[in-house]
Amino acid sequence: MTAVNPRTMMIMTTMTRRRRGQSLSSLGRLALLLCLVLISTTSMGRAEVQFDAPPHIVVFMADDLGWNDVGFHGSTQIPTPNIDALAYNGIILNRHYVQPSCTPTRAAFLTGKYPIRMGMQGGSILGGEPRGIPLNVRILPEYLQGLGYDTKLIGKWHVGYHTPQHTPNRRGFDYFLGFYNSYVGYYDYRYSQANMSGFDMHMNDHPAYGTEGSYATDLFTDTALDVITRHDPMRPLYMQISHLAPHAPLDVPYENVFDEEFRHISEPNRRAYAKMVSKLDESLGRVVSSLGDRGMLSNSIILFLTDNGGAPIGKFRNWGSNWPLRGTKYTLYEGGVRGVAAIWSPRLLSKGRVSDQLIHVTDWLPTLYSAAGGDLRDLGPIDGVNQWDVLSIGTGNVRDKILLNIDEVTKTEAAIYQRFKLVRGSLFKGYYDSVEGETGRGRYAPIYNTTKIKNSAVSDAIRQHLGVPVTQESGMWQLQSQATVLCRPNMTNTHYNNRYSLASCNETECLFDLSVDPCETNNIAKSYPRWINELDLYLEKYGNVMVRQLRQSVDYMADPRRWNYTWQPWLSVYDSVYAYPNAAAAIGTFAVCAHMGLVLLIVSLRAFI
Ligand SMILES: [Ca+2]
Repeated sequence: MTAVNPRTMMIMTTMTRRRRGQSLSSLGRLALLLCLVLISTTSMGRAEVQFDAPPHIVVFMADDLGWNDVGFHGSTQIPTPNIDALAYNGIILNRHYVQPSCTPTRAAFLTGKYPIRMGMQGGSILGGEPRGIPLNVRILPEYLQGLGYDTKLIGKWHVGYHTPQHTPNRRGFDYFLGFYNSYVGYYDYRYSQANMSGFDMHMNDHPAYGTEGSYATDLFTDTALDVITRHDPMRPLYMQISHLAPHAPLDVPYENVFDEEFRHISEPNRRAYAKMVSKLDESLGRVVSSLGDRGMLSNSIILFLTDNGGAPIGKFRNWGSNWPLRGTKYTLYEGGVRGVAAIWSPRLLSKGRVSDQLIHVTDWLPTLYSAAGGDLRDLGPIDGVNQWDVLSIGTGNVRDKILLNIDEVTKTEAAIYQRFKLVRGSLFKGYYDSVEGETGRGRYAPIYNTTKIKNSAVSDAIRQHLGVPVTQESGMWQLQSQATVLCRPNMTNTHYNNRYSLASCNETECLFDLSVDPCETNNIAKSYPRWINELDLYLEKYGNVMVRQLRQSVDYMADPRRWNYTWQPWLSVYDSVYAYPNAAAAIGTFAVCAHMGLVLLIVSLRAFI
């Protein structure tokens, strides 16, 4: 871990603001201004760029989806025609960075702040752990409510529920159907933690008893369609569909309609995963169609993203693949934090392209808020930057640095500065640091079916409801080629597949040049001391303001057996959750105090005797 110098939060916040203000160079600002003038001139009188009402915003978040598990990244193993269609007709966000696991990414997305600001840079929240996004931090749906949005969360929450005040309905969502913890069974909606197990599906503040039995992906999709159907299209809608899929467990849909389609996948668990991803893809198609049917698509922004990389090995293994990227969920290598993402909207001026713009998940709060017509000054000091303008026009950059994380407990940290990435530390002696997962290529892989993409529900909806042509098949091939990551040209397969040949960043620090080595195979730290120094200073800046992790012991008062076999808030917001995090700790504290008291008593008595 980097040695840090003491600085005050106020100074750092001021510096961050100042640097954010400076992040767009003078030349960049001039170019951006010229582009905006050009576009506003050339688009005068064009109906498609005139939007009087705020946009509907739909965020479609997958859970633990691997880099290699969408068609537009070059694998044909798992057909994702709807996701591909959205990406090809929108913008493929090919350098979109997230946090390495669920809770930190969701906290960053909702707050626009790096998790280190809130002590949320560590692992995900466990069932019964009294921890969540601090209540003094405003989050995305609250800001959008301020602009008149209806705000709906469907699916996973996982940023705290120990008190009612931490749950979605008290944090800006006017409707919630979903689960509080990291995952549930796809049919029974049960979550287990240690020796505790219970039902975890809720509609607003109440357990959604009776919903179990529907496949979770279908339940969330049907709910989203119901929300769209009931919604007044004249009001702006923010709908976040945070799917459970394709997070473990590998519960596949009962219907076997996809069996033939996945015969080419020999590994049964990988085949199950493929079916789950396929249902996710189908969900996106149904949601986009429904937006079209309701006349909302022509003024929508649809963001598709995963919260972190796939989990091909280890804890919560889902047989996802991040190939050819190195590392998995939990790691700060590209496989963990360079997440699948794409955005589509008629409001984007330059579409049908691959963006290498550096984007961090914290950027969505200011970007979406800005697109919704909000004043960025409302957001106060945040780490995210507004990407909307440069995304829309397709030129420029608003950030050249990303803090990927500093975890003071696992002693891991990483950051990106321009084309360089510094990685320090490793989990479980590097167990997760290799290239894992199937390539999806080879003689058993099916031919890429671009016709299926062209005829997908997403393509149909765009064609039919917007009256515009969709990206043609030749364009899809070209975009897929651009979005496919190629490792170093001189790498051999032996080198590539041998985990021990990769530089270990556990014992030494690693510097990678992502522009020529996106697979992080060649540690160039010794050759570029200046860049090490730059990145070190950058990490140090955040190390100085980092809030230490707020991890809490699991509170056994949360045991679902106490709450009608259901996970739900178990504390009042007025309870001190830090004094006695659980019953065992309370007994332990009492025993220690009693022991010390007894020792003092004996010492005192002996002094008198
Ligand atoms: Ca996740």
